[in-house]
Amino acid sequence: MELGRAFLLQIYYFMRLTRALEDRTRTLFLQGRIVGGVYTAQGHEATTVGAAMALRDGDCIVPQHRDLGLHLVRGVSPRAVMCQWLARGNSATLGRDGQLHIGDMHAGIVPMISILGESLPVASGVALTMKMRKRPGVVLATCGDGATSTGAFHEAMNFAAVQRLPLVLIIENNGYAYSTPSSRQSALQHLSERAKAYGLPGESIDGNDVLTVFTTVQQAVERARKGDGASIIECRTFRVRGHSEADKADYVPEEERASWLARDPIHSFEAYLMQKEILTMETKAEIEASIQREVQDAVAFAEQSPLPASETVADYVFAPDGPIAIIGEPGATAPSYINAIDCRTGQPFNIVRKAEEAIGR
Ligand SMILES: Cc1ncc(C[n+]2csc(CCOP(=O)(O)OP(=O)(O)O)c2C)c(N)n1
Repeated sequence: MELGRAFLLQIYYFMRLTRALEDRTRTLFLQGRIVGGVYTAQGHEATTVGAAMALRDGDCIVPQHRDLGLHLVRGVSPRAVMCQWLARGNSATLGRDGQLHIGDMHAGIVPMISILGESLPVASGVALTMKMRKRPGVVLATCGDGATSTGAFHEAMNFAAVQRLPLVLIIENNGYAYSTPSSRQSALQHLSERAKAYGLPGESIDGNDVLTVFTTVQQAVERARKGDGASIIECRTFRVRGHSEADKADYVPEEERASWLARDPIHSFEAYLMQKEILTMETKAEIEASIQREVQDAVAFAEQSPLPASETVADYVFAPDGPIAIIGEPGATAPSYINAIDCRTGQPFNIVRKAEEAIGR
């Protein structure tokens, strides 16, 4: 399929914007203006942007910690990203957190869950809801190579396969889970081979080639949209920085690093666009200048936004009305959700009815 010039330039713009925002974040961190850790994904831009460009309105993402590109393509603004990183009171987490825990359920963005693998059963749950409500949407979830070793990964993918859910899972295999190389996570040559165990299609592709990522994910998304079920795509890529800015990543052998750096996804795509005469030195300079203005604007906006008021420090930490249900009627010998009591009414909680209400049955 021939992709249009405007679409290709949009891909390029989002890859550059992702990197520029992360570059600025690292500077803000070194200046002490961002507290806590900073986790970047330089090198992953082809995977995250290429995958997100294959989605449509009404689709949903369940991202992990290296997915700034996914957020930007799905409509999160640079201002919102900076407010989150600078922990401002108007950020997605109301200033309680400075990482990519950006969620917006109305925009189909499930906030990232820090516990590795645990977002995947949630992704299957969202896909089940879409299927039960007969929505045309598809769920795109991501995880790292390390996260594939968790039990939650297995449960989520098995469930998605059995239920033929509209789910596409991207494994962002950057070769390391913190300092543990993939070869010490799994004996498989390709992590996509895990798909066989669930009866799902699985594919391993070059995650640094944005057009390969886009076309492969698009096919999987269309398959899911038609009702043909889930699939797993392993995108092989490289994390240019450490796990966080506190990590020098000196466990990566120099030769390995050099060979990946020579295949930087943005530089490669730029060379392709230049060779096709889609990008000229002039348009490149215009895109760069406009991105720099956007990043400047985002930082200024975030710095002018107030921090959360100190007297609200304990807000949103505890449920306002206490627990919703107590597990077990007084005197019950086998406490379980089946005999839970609703704390507000004192009546049986009836978890089955609550679940049916939640999915609109
Ligand atoms: C269950 C669990 N174990 C450990 C951690 C701490 N931790 C956070 S990210 C990370 C590395 C994750 O590696 P991978 O899944 O390959 O993703 P990558 O960071 O390489 O993108 C670790 C060990 C965690 N968040 N959850």
